Amino acid sequence: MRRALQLAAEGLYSTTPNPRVGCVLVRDSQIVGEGFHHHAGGPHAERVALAAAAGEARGATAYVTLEPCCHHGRTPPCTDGLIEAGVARVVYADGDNNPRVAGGGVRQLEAAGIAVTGGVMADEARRLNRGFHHRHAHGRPFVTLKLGMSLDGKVALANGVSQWITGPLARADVQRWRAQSCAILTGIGTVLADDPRLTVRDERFDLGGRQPLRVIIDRQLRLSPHARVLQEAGRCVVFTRQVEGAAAVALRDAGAELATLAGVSAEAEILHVLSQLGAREINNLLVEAGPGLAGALVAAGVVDELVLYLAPMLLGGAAQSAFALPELKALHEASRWRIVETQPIGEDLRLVAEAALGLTLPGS
Ligand code: AOF
Ligand code: ZN
Repeated sequence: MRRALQLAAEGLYSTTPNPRVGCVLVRDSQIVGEGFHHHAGGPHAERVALAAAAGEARGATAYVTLEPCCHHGRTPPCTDGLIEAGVARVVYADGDNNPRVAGGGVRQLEAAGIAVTGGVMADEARRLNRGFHHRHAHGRPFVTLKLGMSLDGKVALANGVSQWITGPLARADVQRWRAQSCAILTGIGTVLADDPRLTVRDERFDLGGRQPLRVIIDRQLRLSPHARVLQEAGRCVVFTRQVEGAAAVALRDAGAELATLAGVSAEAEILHVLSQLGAREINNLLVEAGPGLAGALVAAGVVDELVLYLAPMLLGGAAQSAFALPELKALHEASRWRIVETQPIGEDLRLVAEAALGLTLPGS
């Protein structure tokens, strides 16, 4: 299963919207075939492993990191493939909470007389696909919020100057988080200030030719048709209240897709955008945004993970804080996080924190 998990991770940057899955076929203590799922529409891990085994799978045990599927999606059911190949036993790590599978794979295999064991290294497998599971469980993506800031939690000077707070290695490290994401969300303030591209340019990551979907919240449609987010490969969707008029036409001509926020109250906006992204099968959403959007996401209780790059500098009280949040009157009201990783990156420190369990946040 450890080998199957390694294989599954090969699809880290390319399987979206599908999960990352690996499979190893073992007969008489020998690996007779192995494989992983590379991209949606391509063969599933089990099918790749069965093809590699070329008839040697009869009587074998299949180690799969996800419950084998039993439905006709873009590809035929893996359960049929395993049964036809004469596999004797299936050991899987994590259940598939896609409602079209959800235990059905196990039932089909057992009905065919195959011995099935689940839950082996389930935590590791679940971690690899937490976005996929999150989307199926909540109808919205797993949200990672990335911010570069000073040691005193500031992201820009009062006059708006923010380039650069973190060093070049920290900025290059962001490419890895982008590459793992199905979409990248930002606000119009950040686009106007920095004109970012929001693309993956590091060739170490095999994205299978895709780019993460770029998502901008821009209520009044201030985005320029010449913005760099519109010149790059991949798609860009703009959530706005102004889907008609000259600016809308110009942006559509420049390749943007406009999604309306009309009729959505200010309080409901964040959850509306996230559920729209869930409906577009976005599993992992990376947010690279300024204090307004970062604060709104935290206040809405939808940030699952923080990735903070802390630069060893102090910007002082007049500088802009990373999160625009309402004033608190007591410490117990504070949003709480659990630090799960700290890693020096060049001269900066990368800190990963997860939303603390046990807090009931609105909308979660
Ligand atoms: C597996 N093995 O390697 C993967 C599975 O549209 P399709 O045919 O690609 O099916 C996608 C669904 O199949 C996906 O939502 C998930 O439930 C399952 N993914 N299952 O047995 C695999 N990638
Ligand atoms: Zn399958």
